[in-house]
Amino acid sequence: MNLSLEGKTYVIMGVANKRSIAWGISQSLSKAGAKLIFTYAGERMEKNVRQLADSLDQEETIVLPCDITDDVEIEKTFQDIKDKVGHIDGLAHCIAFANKEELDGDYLNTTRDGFMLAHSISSYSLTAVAKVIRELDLMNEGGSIVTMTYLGGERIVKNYNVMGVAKASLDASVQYLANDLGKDSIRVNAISAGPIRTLSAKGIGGFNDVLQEMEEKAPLNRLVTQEEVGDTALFLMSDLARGITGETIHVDAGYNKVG
Ligand code: N5H
Repeated sequence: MNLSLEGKTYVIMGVANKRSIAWGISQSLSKAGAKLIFTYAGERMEKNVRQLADSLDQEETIVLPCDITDDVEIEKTFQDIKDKVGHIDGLAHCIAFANKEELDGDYLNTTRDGFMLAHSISSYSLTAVAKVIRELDLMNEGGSIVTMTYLGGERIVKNYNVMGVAKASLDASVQYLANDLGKDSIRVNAISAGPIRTLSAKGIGGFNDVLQEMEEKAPLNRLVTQEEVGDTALFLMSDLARGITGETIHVDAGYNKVG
């Protein structure tokens, strides 16, 4: 048993740019010898994702569109993946969205549409993808699914609001999916990362305060990096984590223990 992912294939969903957590995961998996397939949301992202994918030491670059609000498109993308590579060994789901105006002020002001949107993109998308993977028997040799969550789903974090509620739903999904897919030797886990300056965090009110508090209070007195999250994903994808499912691993310099 080791950390090598030589001969294994993984799908990475959610690379936006080089600061993305999904990109940290991609680098860790690629260094371990994994073959990677990327999906992106919207044409705006395609060029970035292709450029980044091309910069990795991969034999071939597979980059496909996948709008995870559209079940037909999800099915099509994963059928494409099946046609191209036959089977996959894991998937990193690093996708979330909420309306910016609902990530500020009172949670109470969340609209029905905003609530549904945040839940559809940030939570249901994992279930939708897992469902298609099973329907297509795409992880027929077992596998590992990893999603990204955040402390704001476990307890109140100022301004996280509807995203916190969506992450709580995602965390619960991880457990139910782990139970459903366990019989096929597919593990499902979440990584709860500390705050990282990504594109999705850009322009979010109070983000700098969150970073500062983390540096002051976390047991390691520092922030965490995409690389550290990437290496935890590598562990979860590898056989070393073969006994772990339905779990959330905090990669947050210990911050969640302090509160
Ligand atoms: C407590 C905090 C700070 C306040 C809340 C931040 C929540 C961020 C997550 C969501 C996913 C951000 C989001 O949807 C922003 C969009 O409304 C606007 N941005 C975009 O459309 C950009 C261009 C694209 C790339 O973004 C997305 N998401 O598609 C939490 C932070 C300390 C930690 C954090 C930032 C957590 C997290 O979930 O990302």
